[in-house]
Amino acid sequence: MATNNLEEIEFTANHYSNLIRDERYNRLTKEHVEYFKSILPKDNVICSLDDSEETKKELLKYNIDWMKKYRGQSQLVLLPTSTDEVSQCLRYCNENNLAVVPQSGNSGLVGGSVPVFDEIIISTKAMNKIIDFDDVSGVLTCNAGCVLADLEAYVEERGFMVPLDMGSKKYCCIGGNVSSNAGGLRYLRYGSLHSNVLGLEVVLANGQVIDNLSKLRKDSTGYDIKQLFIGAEGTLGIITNVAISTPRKPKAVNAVFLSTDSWENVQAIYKTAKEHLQEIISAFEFFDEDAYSLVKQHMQLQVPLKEENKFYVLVETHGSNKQHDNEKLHSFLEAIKTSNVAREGYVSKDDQQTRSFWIIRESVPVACSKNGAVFKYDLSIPIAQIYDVAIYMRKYLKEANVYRPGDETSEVINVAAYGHIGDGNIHINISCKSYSEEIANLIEPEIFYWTRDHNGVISGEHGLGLMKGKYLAISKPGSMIRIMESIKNILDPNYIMNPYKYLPKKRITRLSDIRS
Ligand code: FAD
Ligand code: 2HG
Ligand code: ZN
Repeated sequence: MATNNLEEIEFTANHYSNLIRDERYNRLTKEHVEYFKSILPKDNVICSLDDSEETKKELLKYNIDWMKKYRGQSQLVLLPTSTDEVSQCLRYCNENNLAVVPQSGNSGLVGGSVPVFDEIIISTKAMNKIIDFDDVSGVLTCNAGCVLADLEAYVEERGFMVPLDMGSKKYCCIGGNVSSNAGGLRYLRYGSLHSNVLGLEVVLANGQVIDNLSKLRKDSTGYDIKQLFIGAEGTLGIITNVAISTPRKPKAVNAVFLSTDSWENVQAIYKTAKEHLQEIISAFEFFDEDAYSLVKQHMQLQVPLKEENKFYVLVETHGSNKQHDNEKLHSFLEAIKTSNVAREGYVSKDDQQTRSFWIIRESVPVACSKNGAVFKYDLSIPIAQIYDVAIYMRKYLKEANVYRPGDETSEVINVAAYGHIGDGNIHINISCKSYSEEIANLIEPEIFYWTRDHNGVISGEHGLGLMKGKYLAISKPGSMIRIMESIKNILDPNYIMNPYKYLPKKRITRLSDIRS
C-alpha cells in the first residue's frame, strides 16, 4: 500500500530502471556549500552534507513531491531572497557544472519540481513580496514566490481577483503556476497564463537577468520571449518576478450543482449553459460517480442533492449585475428542465454555499490521493470524445485483469474521471495499491496513444515534468521538438536546468519504439 512515512518512499532513481545519473554534473562538495553560504543569508542554505538528522528531515519535504510518487536525493536547498542572489547562485552552478531544480510550492503533479538524483534545489519561497498593484489597469507585480491564495486575498481587498484558481492555491506560488502554465478552475472564463501574464523577470542558467517585467497589455515589438518561460517548467531559467493582469472581482456570483445519468446529457447541459449564460459563465466542471465515491469515503463530503447519479456538474457564473444574472440563470434552468437533461439541480443561496460546492469539486484530487498511489492524467481532448477515455481505460485495465472492482486483491482500486469539461480537459485518476512499474507501463503510453488517436494532447495543464517528457513525441512533431531543443541549447547550453525531464535525450519517438 502507498506509504505516508516519507522516509519509506522509494528514490526515483531506484524506482525507474531507465534513469541514469549524468556524470557530466559535478557532485556537491563542502567548498560549493561554503560559496552559497557566503552569498545567501545563513538560514537560507539547507545542507545535509554534515549528516545532521534534522537537516535530512527538513530536506525530505523538498525532495518529495505532493503525490509522494517521486523522491530525489538532493543534499542542498538554496532559498535566495532577491533576483541578484538567484543570479549569483545560477552563475556559480553553471560555471561548476552543478545541476539545478527550481522549486516553488512543490504542488506539481508530474515530478518536475523535485530532483531525480542530487540536483541542487533552488526554491523561490523566500521571494514573496508584492511589488506593485495598479488599481486602474489591474496589473499586479510580485515576486515569483508569492503564494497564489495570498495574491488572491491581496487583490480581493482592492476589488479585483486573480484570473487563476485551483485546489492547490494555499501552497502553490505564482512562479510555479507560470512555469507549469497552470490552467485551473476558471480558465473557461479568464483564459490562459499566456494571455494574462504581461511581463516576467527571469534569470537564465548563466546568471544573466532578462528584464521583461512589462505591464503593457499590447506589445508587437519582436518575438514575445516571455512566452517561452510560460510552461517551460524550470528548464530555461528561474522566474523571479511576474506582472499579471487581474480582472475586477464579480459583483454577482451564482453556482448550480446538477446531476445527470449520461455523458450525452452532460454535453447537452454544457451546450445549454453556453447558450443561456454566455458572457457570464465562469466555470463548467464535472466529476463522475467513481470520483464521487472517493469524496464520500475519504472527505466525508456530500453533494447537495437527494439522490446519487452517474455524473455531477458544477456551473458557475460571474457577472456585475445580480438581477441580470438571475434572469439568465432562470432561463438556463428552465431550458434544462424542458429538455429533461438533468435529474436534479440545486442553486446556491449565497457565497458560502457557492464555496461549499467548490470544496466538493476541489476535494476530488485529494480524495483520490487518500485512496492509494494515484496515476494522474490531465488530457486535453475534443469535448465530444472526452469521456470515452475513462470508459476505454476501465475496460482496458479490466481486460488486463488488474482492475477487478469488488475484489480486494485488485491492483487497481478506482478509475475516477473529473475536470474542466468547458475547456476540453479531463482528469483520469487511477488509484492503485502502490506505484508499481508494471502498472505504470500498462497504463502508459496506452492512455497517451488513445488520446493522440482521438486528436488530443497528453497534457492540458499539469505539464510534462519527469512523467511525460519521454512521451512528448506523441503530442508534438519532430520538427517542433527540434526547435524546442534549439531553444534549450541557446538558453541553457550546459543543460544544468531541471535535467532528465521535459526534453530528455531518450524519447519515445516512433510507435515501433514501444508497440510491437
Ligand atoms: P512547483 O510544483 O514547485 O513547480 C512546478 C514546475 O515549475 C517545476 O518543473 C519547477 O521546476 C518549475 N518552477 C517552479 N518555480 C519556478 C520558477 N520560479 N522559475 C522557473 N521554474 C519554476 N494544476 C492546474 O493546472 N490546475 C489545477 O486545477 C490544479 N489543481 C491542483 C490541485 C491539487 C490538490 C494539487 C496538489 C495540484 C494541482 N495542480 C493544478 C498542480 C499544481 O498545483 C500546479 O502545477 C501549480 O501551478 C504548481 O505550482 P507550484 O508553485 O507548486 O510549482
Ligand atoms: C484539478 O483539476 C487539478 O482538480 C488536479 O488539476 C487534478 O490531481 C489531479 O489529477
Ligand atoms: Zn485540473
